[in-house]
Amino acid sequence: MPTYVTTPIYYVNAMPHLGHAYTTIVADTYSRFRRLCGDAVRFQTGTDEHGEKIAEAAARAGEDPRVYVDRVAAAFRKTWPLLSVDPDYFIRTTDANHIQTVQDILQQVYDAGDIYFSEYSGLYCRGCERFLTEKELVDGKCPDHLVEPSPITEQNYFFRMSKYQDWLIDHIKTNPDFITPERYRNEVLSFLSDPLEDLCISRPTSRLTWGIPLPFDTDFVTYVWFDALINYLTGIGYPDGPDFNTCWAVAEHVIAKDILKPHAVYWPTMLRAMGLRPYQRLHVHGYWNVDATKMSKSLGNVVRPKELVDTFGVNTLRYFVLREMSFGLDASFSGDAIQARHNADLANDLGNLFSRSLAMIDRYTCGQVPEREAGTITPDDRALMSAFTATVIDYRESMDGFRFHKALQAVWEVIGLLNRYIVTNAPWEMAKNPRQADRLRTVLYFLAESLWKVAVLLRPVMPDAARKMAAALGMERQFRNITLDDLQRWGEVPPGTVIDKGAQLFPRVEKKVEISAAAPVKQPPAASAPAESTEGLISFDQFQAVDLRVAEIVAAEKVAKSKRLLKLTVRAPEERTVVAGIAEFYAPETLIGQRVLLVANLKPAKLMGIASQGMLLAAKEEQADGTERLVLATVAAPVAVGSRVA
Ligand code: ME8
Repeated sequence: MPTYVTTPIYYVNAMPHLGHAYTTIVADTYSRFRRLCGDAVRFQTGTDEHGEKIAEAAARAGEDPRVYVDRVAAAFRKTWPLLSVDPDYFIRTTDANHIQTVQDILQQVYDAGDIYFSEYSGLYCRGCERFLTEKELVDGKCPDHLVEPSPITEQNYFFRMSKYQDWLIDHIKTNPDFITPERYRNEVLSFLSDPLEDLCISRPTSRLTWGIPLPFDTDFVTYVWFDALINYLTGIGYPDGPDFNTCWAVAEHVIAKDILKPHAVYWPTMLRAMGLRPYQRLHVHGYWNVDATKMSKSLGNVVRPKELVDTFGVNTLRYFVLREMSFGLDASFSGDAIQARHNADLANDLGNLFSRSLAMIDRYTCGQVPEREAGTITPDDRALMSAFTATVIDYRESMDGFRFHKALQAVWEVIGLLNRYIVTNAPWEMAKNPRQADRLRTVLYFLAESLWKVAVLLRPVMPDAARKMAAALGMERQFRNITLDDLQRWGEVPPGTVIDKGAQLFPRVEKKVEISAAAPVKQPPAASAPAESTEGLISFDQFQAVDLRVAEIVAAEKVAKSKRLLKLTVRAPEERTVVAGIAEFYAPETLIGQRVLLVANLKPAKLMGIASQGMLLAAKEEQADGTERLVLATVAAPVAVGSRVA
């Protein structure tokens, strides 16, 4: 069976964070799993680039929206290979063919009489880009963005969504897999038990121009959700591309619960109005939280996936998110949790099993996979074989049902069994006794073949580590064409295969790791804080309390054993030492004589044992890959050293 897997297309109003990474890793893992089952898969992700939020973000960045969306979309596109995510297609809602398709569909639905013009008043959340009902508010605020929605009255175009309510309820009831896990299906059915309102699908150009013009009234642009959802069709060549029919019949969307309503209500009814069948399955997951609050760009408490990859490697990141979160429920992120999983599950359980087994094959059978010796098979081996049979069945069911943590639990049970198999068989004892040479070969054979099976089972989750395991087992060629069914056979690793015992899969991370989640801010910067609100602002006196001075750098050197730090001597006008985290951006000798801005009244702090008396100001520029570049702040014309900056 082929399948078509999609992620949400992400808003380009901020850089990718762990939440985006999770959904995309899930979709990638599921795609790889289905390929392992021998299925043809198309996997699509992309970016959502129109609407108020994006126009505002571009304005904040001081950029033309076009330039801004190009820059941030490129950052999303570049993030995925860092996470071993390999989509077949990356769609952008600013693509010309997408714009054309949205306009064609609007015209079609309008001509069919399902779009009409009317006036509407409602409570609008800019963060969600939709009107919220009173019921959805918590303490009068949007529960996702923690701001009060704004009352808006406007003339607009509406989609006759209510007309399809009964059909939708019936479809959900007769297709139990349509929305999973079940809790979200129930949530949608409960929402649909009240009368469904029609959907406002336009914004007047007097308020917003950054959108797709309605083909039948150019004084309006298309509402961002009507535009965005259609990406799932455009990406596969709707209406007449060669892949459209095969892909659409098997479409599976992966999303988090924040966008359940647009996907479970707006989208199927839109499809119905277009005369298309609904997608096949909608898979809904919970939130990654930090300190019990949803990690989100508007709240500012985000963890960057790049930072996790740099510290633990991509395999650990993928394993951690899939193992730690029960799909459908919320999970908490912490640096300690990922470090614990890395060291316990990956370095100890799997990594040690692998290196120990290869070391024994290297030592006792000259680095070649031995033959199983007839007559030496024990109940222990049979138990191992039947454990694998059960594991493969369990794994397949769990992966297919998006219960990734369960699939991984099953694999780790078999890893535990293998570690015990080594202890009970004690190959090092057999090696001392020539009469046990045949049994030793059988045991080592079972170990090699079992590791091969583990590598294949882990391929969808940790493609990189699995490939390394296969290569170390001398099975790289077979790895490319294997299917899950092949794992039910034994004897797949040819005796005589040369192994490489050198591979170290998961070096332990011993040092305590601090993963920074930026502190949550109370108000999302772009959302509608009332103009008179002073929350988050400082008074002039508070600003004046900071003693900023022009300083000249007179000496600079690297701090031993630090990649980041430079020790600087600055004059302002008295000399003092300042330690600055700019070593990756400036060679020390290029700094001598530069006039920079110094926070002169900061309490001294010790960095790598050096007392730093102040801090230099620098601009932090976020890079496309999620890292930051630091550029020192200077003065535009020569100014006397020690001058106050105010
Ligand atoms: O909603 N935990 O884009 P978006 C888990 N453009 N997943 C999270 C998360 C968290 N804390 N935060 C974000 C949009 N996500 C629209 C979608 S689709 C036609 C249009 C993930 O950038 C999760 O997949 O706000 C969530 O549904 C998505 O990012 C929202 O991304």
